[in-house]
Amino acid sequence: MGTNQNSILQGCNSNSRGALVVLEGLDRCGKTTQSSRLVQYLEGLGHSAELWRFPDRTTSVGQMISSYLSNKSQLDDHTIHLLFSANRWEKRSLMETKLKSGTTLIVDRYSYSGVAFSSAKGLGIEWCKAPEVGLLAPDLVLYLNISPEKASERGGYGCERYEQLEFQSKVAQYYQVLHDSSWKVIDACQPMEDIEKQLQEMVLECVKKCHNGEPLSQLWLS
Ligand code: DGP
Repeated sequence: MGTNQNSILQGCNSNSRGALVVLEGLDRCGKTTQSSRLVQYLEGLGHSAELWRFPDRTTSVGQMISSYLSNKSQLDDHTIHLLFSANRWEKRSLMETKLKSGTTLIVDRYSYSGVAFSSAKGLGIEWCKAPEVGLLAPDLVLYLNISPEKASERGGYGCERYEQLEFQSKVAQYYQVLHDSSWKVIDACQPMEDIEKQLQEMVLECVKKCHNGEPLSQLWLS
């Protein structure tokens, strides 16, 4: 067995770590279902994996966000943007600890949602990115691509503040601007099992790379 394979299986590389995998896309693109399936898949293979999601509505910042999203409170656009960002910052050190201890994190939404949704409201994209700088950079971003029209036909659409066709079209445009080399775009209109298979392959490759010591990096430093 080659050295590479040994280190994959035994974790003998001292920089071995879990992978930070983010799922992104418009509301109702199927991220949440696919995220939990990925965690089950990885656990089934014997990997340590956890499902995370942002906003994390369990913290006190997260509760303010939740109340805003369900239209129970009103906040200035800049203020809510910074709260979403604070919600990611409050989990940053735990995120790093988990990754370094070898746990892979499958994260349902991250900074890309932060920038795409706030930019779609008219805030400057660079202003939106600034508070995200220094958060951990994902090893892989899986973008589930669906047209705003198709997404709007899916169940449960329209319950929360941002679930409106015109707004989601703008969000989709800003996601395009944020696309970088860590992104893989998946057609979210394929049968669910086909999407699942494609995601599994991409994630497994990424998990192996991180297991072999791929260094962690930070978002949007330059
Ligand atoms: P979800 O729990 O994934 O359904 O997300 C709730 C809504 O909040 C959804 O419409 C996307 C939006 N959202 C998620 N993260 C952010 C963020 O960081 N900033 C803004 N403005 N919106 C976000």
